Amino acid sequence: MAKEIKGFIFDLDGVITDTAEYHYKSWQKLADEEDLFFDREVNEQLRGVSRMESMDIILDGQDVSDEQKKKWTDRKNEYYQVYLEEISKADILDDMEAKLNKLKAEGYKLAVGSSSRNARKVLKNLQITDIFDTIADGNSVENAKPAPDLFLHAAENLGLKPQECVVLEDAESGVEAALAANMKAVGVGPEGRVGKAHLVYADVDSIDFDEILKKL
Ligand code: B16
Ligand code: MG
Repeated sequence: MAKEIKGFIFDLDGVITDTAEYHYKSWQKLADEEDLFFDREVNEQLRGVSRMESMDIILDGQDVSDEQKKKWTDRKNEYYQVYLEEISKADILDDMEAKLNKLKAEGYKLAVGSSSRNARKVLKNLQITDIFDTIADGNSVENAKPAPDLFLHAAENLGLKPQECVVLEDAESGVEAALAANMKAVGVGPEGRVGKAHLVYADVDSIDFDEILKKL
């Protein structure tokens, strides 16, 4: 029942902004340099997945030492950080900032729940850090999505029960994490990817918070 909803937890990449393309370019550069197979299809599997798990998906069972993997993920992150310098307010997807401000004005608690260890930097460059009551990111918990830990951490910081929170996610692993956390899940993207969510919107532009509050 909508009455129950007191807060919203937003995934970052794919919901508030589109850093996916920068992740893609950074992994592609590393893969080209190290002769690892990588393409857009593999990249699609990395949506919402942590940095080290992304490395494992790219390696696809190849035996590489932890030390080497750490070096490669560090290098990928260096490339990514350069792209992040280019991010500005203009990179907020559609009217998401207006939607966030409206929810805040209506008294809902707002959180970020992102797998990225760079989430704070992205939010700073987008100039929207202060809209959120709490930021849960890749540094906040040990178990990444699809484990519920990140979203439970965000809800705890908001002082809310899981069932009082709605999670907005563009990744299958993120929708699974929200459901595992016993929260309401709104998927952003194709049914084949986020169809397990309680409510699905094809893109950020079509997200309708009045409908979410009415239906969930
Ligand atoms: P980093 P999200 C995720 O962000 C990205 O979708 C995913 O592609 C990336 O590997 C992950 O963050 C970790 O990012 O390397 O910056 O720590 O969708 O959870 O906001
Ligand atoms: Mg995402």
